[in-house]
Amino acid sequence: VALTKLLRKAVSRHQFRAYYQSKHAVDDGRLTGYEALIRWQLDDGVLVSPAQFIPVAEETGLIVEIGRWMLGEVCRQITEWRRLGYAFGRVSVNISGRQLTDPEFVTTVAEIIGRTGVDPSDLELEITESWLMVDPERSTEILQALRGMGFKLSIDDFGIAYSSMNYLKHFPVDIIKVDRSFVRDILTDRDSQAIVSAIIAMGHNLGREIVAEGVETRGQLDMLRSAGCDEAQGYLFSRPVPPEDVERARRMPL
Ligand code: G
Ligand code: G
Ligand code: MN
Ligand code: NA
Repeated sequence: VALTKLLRKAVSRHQFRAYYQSKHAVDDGRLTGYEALIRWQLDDGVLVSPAQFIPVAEETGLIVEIGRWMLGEVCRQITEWRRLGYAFGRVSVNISGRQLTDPEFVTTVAEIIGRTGVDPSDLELEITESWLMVDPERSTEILQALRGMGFKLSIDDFGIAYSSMNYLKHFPVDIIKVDRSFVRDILTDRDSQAIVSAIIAMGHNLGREIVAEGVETRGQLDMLRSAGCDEAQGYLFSRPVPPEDVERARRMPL
């Protein structure tokens, strides 16, 4: 309850920040884009992890307004990086299923795109597999609308929910993000390795790109490369960093 009250205040004052974690091609390590990750900035500057407040934001519905702020902020950042001439690739934003079920969602997104002038193909919207599976038919309709607007779409945290192959075929997404729990165990657990290989093979057969999350070691990256994974993100490359750090890196000649 105390947290809800604090969060409500944070929402009205926009006390959030977007951090960015780079994504890379598995074959040569080149930068392909960033995932935007929200942080709640308290008055004393302390940052609160989304793991601690997103669940509350979803329960209370505050996620709708927080998500709107976040998408607007990322679009603002993209126009800024374009103006500065940085090569930043595509930027992905996490969308909670609770936002998708808001009847105004598509209109809100269109309004932000119209206001900021961002090209939707510079953006990727990440939606977790578990949210998509709550109402797969409705999810498919919304995904189709977003894709029609030109956004790239991905299924986040893939492999831990229960989507049948059939649903995967029907979800109009471009990218599958393998949940980091499989990546964590890929060198030590044969089952995790088998699951990751199967997701990659199946995803490719369905014309999807595969991104591995939570890559922390060179060994994991080598294993993912031999399994044919397309892209990777994780502490091996970079932690989520504030936009100033992205800019410092982008200014350097590659
Ligand atoms: O960045 P971090 O590791 O703390 O993220 C924790 C969780 O919060 C992840 O599951 C991530 O997907 C989620 N998350 C981060 N930013 C956002 C956001 O802007 N919106 C939503 N809905 N979830 C987010
Ligand atoms: O659920 P989602 O994938 O959107 O959230 C990404 C979360 O994973 C963020 O909280 C981010 O900080 C975290 N993360 C990113 N890279 C790594 C990593 O290499 N290892 C671990 N353990 N967590 C990571
Ligand atoms: Mn994500
Ligand atoms: Na994820």
